[in-house]
Amino acid sequence: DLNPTVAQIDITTNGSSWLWAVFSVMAATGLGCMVWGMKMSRGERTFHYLSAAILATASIAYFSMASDLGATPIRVEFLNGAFVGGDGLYPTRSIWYARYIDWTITTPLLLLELLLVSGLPLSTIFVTIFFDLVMIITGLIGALVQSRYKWGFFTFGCVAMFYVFWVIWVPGLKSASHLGAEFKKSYLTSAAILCGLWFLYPIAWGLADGSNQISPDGEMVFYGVLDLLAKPVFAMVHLFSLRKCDYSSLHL
Ligand code: RET
Repeated sequence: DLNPTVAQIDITTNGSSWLWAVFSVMAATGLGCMVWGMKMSRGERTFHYLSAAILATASIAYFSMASDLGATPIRVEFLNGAFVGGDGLYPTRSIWYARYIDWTITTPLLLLELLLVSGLPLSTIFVTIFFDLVMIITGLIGALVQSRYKWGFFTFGCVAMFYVFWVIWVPGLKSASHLGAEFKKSYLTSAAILCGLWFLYPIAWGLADGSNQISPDGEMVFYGVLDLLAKPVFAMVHLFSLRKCDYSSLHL
């Protein structure tokens, strides 16, 4: 086809405007949070700085992926739904491990944003972050495993995620309610957004790194939209809802 106007979605191999666009949003909102935080008093800037750190990390991850760096080819057994494994030659799929490095840093910080205003004891927060790390690292290992054993790692990751959700909705919600009506309201909004979005990540994983049903380009769009909602949008909603809460007594 010589028609140059035919749409070509060749995102991940040619470096992409989509990934650069996500990079720009992450970098701009990150800088914004930094400047906003510097204008706050010391006791009130915790969540601005946490957001800035999350967005700075995401910026670097997207810089890497937009530059076509941070992926490695892994042999796959399935291609477009058909089994192609066996003794012959395997096709490969790019596994974008850069995003797991991002998530290892950013998901614990996102949980801190939520749990530091829940009034939960640090011991509970540490255990929750430990299971969050189990979730991400098993996802990374599973993505790099070339056989169906990858689904074993995926299962460990899902169990860990449901433990995190349990802490958020049972002891976390109870504790936040004790801090007062404004805290409870802010906590409920942020917890609902966080859990609703996080639940979609293993679905994307299953379609992309897990079963190779969607191409790396489709994966970039799926995770890209999720990352924009889970990082800059979540951070803004959280920072604005916290403005009504007096958390100076929490000594953050
Ligand atoms: C994996 C695969 C293993 C099972 C589960 C997963 C969940 C990942 C999540 C990622 C969240 C990322 C965020 C990034 C910020 O933008 C690792 C995909 C459960 C929940 C919020």
